Amino acid sequence: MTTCPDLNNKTAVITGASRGIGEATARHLASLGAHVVLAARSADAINRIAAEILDAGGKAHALATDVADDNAVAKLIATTVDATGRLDLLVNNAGLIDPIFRIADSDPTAWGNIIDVNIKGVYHGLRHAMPVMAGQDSGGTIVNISSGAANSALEGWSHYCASKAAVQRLTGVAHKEAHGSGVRVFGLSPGTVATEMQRQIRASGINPVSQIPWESHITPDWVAKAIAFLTTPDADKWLGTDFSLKVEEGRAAVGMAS
Ligand code: NJP
Repeated sequence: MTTCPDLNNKTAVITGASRGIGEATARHLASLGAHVVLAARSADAINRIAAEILDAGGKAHALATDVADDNAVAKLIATTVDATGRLDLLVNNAGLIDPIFRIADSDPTAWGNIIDVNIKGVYHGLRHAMPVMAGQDSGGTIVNISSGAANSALEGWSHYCASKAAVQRLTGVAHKEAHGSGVRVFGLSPGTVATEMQRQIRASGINPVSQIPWESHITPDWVAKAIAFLTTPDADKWLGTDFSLKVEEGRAAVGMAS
């Protein structure tokens, strides 16, 4: 029997909250009582989703943020603390895979843009959230969205595989640096999820992931439930590592049928 996540009076920042996994996570955490702060570049989308959460009786803010910009992430964290008085959960979810290309055909600027978002975006979030959480009696939790691509090489995904491997290592380092001050850091490998990113992968036709039948992808709300689970002490055995929804133990922990 796992502990039920209780996020009443907690504040959660979710990056990449304008659609997909981030949107589902914002809605789910708000339903568990969290004050959610939605961040992404698409201001219209996050404002709309935040308004819908408010209409449903939840607590939400939206702040247009490019996670590749360290100053913007600093502002996101500072504004969150000003508005709600605390920061209990950061979900470093914003990520890109498109354009998908083989190394020889790749464009260095586009390649570097993925690195700026997928690696540096996570680093920026860690850098600004860890001191705030360490300064709170109750500490905090950070979830970095990882991928199976952190541990496997896939054609056309050089930027994505390299970036997710780096995120996995960032998770381990951040855990070692911060767990003594009450900051819990996890990676989360969701498996394949029915979002815009999978549409882009399918359209590329490049590697076996692009051939996976759409019905095999899980829905984003399972990832949202996994993130809520990681806020509970039952998840502590995964500290500093990737919790995976592709393995039976992870699926069972969040109540997914195998
Ligand atoms: O992707 P998608 P997912 N600053 O494309 C935002 C990982 N993952 O939900 O800025 C701030 O629907 C973008 O918002 P906008 C994946 O690597 C997925 O599937 O307005 N935000 C949008 O909200 C990623 O880390 C699968 O364009 C930025 C969001 O990111 C996470 O899950 C499997 C941004 C992307 O939404 C969410 O991906 C896996 C920036 N610079 C890992 N750039 C999967 N779907 O199968 C982008 O193992 N965003």
